[in-house]
Amino acid sequence: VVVRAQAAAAPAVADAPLMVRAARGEATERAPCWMMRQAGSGCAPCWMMRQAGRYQAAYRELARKHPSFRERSETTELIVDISLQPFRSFKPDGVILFSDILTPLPGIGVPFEIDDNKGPLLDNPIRSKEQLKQLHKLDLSQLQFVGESLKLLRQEVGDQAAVLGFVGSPWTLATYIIEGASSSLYKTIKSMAYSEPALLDALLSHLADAMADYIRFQIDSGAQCVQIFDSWGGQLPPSQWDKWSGPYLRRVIESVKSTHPSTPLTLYANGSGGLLERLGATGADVVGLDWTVDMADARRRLGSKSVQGNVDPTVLFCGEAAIEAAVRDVLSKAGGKGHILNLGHGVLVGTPEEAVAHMFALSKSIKAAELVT
Ligand code: 1CP
Repeated sequence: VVVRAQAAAAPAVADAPLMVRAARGEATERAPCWMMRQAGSGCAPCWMMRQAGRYQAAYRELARKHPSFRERSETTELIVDISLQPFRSFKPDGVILFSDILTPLPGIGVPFEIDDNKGPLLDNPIRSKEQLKQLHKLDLSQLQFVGESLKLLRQEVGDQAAVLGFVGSPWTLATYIIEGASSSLYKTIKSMAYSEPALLDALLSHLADAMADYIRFQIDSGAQCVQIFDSWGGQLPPSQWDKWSGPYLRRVIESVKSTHPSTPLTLYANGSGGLLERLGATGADVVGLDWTVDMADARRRLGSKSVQGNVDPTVLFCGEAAIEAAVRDVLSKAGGKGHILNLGHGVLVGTPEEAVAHMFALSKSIKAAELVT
């Protein structure tokens, strides 16, 4: 009897984490929930004006001691510590690696810096065939800190949450590589699509193969789910997205699925209401939704595809009643199956940490069975 009781109480190690099960489209007893720190805002001046720091005090303190973003995001010990900050405070169901979509760029021959006031900066934006020659296959020896951090995170987190990796989409990375900085109009890259399509295609193809290799490396190092950020995909008219983002995303996803079929891939694009069906058709397992789409419409438009999102991040400034109403609205419209609860983008600078804690507590207390759908 004693032996049986112990067996029943032991954690089901063979079971995939809640988040992976939801990503696979399974019905879960409650919706898993995670959030990311805000990185992109889609409006460079908006985040530049708010350099007061990110939402967690622990992160702001660590950033004061280590003021260089490259140092914070390329030193194993700091990466692991920062990645675990939200896990320690809120026990989310997913722990995202602290890194950046630009982190792998030096590994293909594209150096960059992140300036506190100006954001990402590239000294030599790529705008000619000649410059393309500087690109090389992804050199994983330059990204060992990512592999080591993912391994350590898996050890720290155990079976309490899923460890999440991420990459930028070819189009979104190309906006930085070609514009040379954050952009609001994307004039240089959009012009290149018309004036030098072969050049843009060569860059995007290179990025697609490099990102497929990078995703594989993250999975082999311990990532249990990988998110692809097509953050600036929504800046393209859908007919142009079909030419300049969709095909390269499919190339990444098909390549990864051919070697690592069982790790769920999530695809997120900012301002993607006009692209939902297209995002679903890329082969990604989960579509990440921003808050401008009603969850019920997303469900109708995406069929049985798993979804992630999509509470408006600003509701976290509006008090507990508003948070609960927004969370319940999203949960009930998503139904208790194939849904990962999240904000429609990252946690905004200045968000009260208690509000984040409240949303996580709610996510754990609301069971799928009690949702009115
Ligand atoms: O240290 C800082 O606080 C600087 C701000 C910051 C942060 C927190 C940057 C610079 N990068 C990051 C980390 C980051 N970047 C994460 C980890 C999140 C976490 O730990 O919770 C992630 C997932 C990213 C991804 C990223 N970087 C995206 C895609 C996600 C999105 O927001 O849509 C993008 C577009 C970037 C580029 C980037 N990195 C940083 C800045 C200031 C920017 C530019 C954003 C822009 O062009 O508007």
